[in-house]
Amino acid sequence: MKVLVPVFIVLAAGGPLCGATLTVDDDGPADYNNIQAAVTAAMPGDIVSLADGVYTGPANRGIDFGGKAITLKSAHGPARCIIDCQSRDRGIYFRHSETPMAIVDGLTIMNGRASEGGAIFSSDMTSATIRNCILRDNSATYRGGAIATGYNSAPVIEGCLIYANTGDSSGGGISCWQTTLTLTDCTISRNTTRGEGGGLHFYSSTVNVNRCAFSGNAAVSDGGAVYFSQASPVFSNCVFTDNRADYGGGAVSCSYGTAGIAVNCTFRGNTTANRGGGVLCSNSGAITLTNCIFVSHTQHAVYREWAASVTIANCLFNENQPSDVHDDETNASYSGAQIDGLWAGNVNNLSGDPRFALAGDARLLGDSPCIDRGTNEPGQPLPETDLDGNPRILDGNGDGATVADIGAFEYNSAQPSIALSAAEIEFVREPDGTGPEPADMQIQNCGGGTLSWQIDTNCPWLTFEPASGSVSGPANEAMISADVDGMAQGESIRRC
Ligand SMILES: [Ca+2]
Ligand SMILES: [Ca+2]
Repeated sequence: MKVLVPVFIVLAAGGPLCGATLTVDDDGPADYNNIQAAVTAAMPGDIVSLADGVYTGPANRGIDFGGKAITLKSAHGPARCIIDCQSRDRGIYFRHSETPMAIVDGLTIMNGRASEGGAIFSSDMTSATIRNCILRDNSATYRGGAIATGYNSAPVIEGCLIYANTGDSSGGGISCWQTTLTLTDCTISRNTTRGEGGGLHFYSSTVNVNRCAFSGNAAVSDGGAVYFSQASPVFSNCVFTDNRADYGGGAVSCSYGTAGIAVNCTFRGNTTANRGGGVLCSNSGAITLTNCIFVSHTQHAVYREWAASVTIANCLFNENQPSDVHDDETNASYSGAQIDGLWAGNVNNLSGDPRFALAGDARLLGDSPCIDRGTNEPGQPLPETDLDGNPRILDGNGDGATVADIGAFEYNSAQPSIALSAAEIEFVREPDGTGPEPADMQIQNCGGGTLSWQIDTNCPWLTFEPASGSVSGPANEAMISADVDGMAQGESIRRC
């Protein structure tokens, strides 16, 4: 028995839409008792609003918008509105030239199964908007465990949790072919593939990924978090933690004439058994890494091979094994400032402890060497906010010069900021009935002044001790206990 408690923030987003609201409830009074009937009846501009519940059965999966600009949303958020596909189909199929005004908002889609896109398939020429959703435990026998996109599609995905999905051949979380993808404020966690791209797989696509966290994704082949080929993704304000690829590129693998960019990203603890725990660039691929942190990688943080082009500027490296950067062309390894001048554009790189706020958090403490050590001109527009959505650029060291920090977070000396030791806590009850043991959470202030905090939860089965506090020096600690006695028989996982 497992109880998973992810701590993540879903940003609310709204869009002006005029039209009727059609209500759906599977077991209570409403306009319709299944989702497809309401979607079929809806007119452009309408909202289909789903009451709390777990929606199952053929009329509640494989949902087809029919090309209409309608919004399918939950009444009270994804934790309380679940489409359970029962491994018999995907959740939603966009295949009639839907535009960005075809919106899915605030649903959980789970146990979907299809060849492409276990939860959602945005097929050729479609451009749906998917936001505030939880897509988990879906699988694709081919590609895109949660989401697959087809040729000339342009979906917008924002504020979603993409969790524990599987794509057999590629893209455990998301797979894109000839797509223009915008991915913002998403958490991509524990997705897997037997092929390439445990989290994301991009082929011949233009991709903008901003403020996303990648953790615990795995690929048997290349790219534990991300694999891209003939694509030009831009990653900004992203954190890559504990991703793994058996073959190469524990976090990111780029290949075949690509032009990837990572600006203000933090790479930590990604692993591979072969080449490049952080980033592998091969087969004439190209990647530019600016204002990035690389900490605690195996098989070098960055690995260049087979006529690839790698540019590294204003990056900080620490505790990468056996070195920070390896050049397979010359079979030579380099660390810290040795990287400068190695290839064209390599400047201002350094070594040192980045001084993260906590072991499980990549925000910076006030004495971090990353503060005001980035470049304000990374070769493309600097992201205007950091991963928290706080302003970038700030003068973090008080010398009057406003300079970007290195990494995904910009230190703000003028106000407190919260850091947590874990983004997700797992409670396990053993088969013999013992457990779950309480978990310890550390809370740290990673800004100026004093941080006052309190825990606000809608989980009656969790207790916190203490539930509030203030911190200006050493981190606070809170014990979290889970009461799983009330779990239904056969219920094996509960999320909050
Ligand atoms: Ca700064
Ligand atoms: Ca400064």
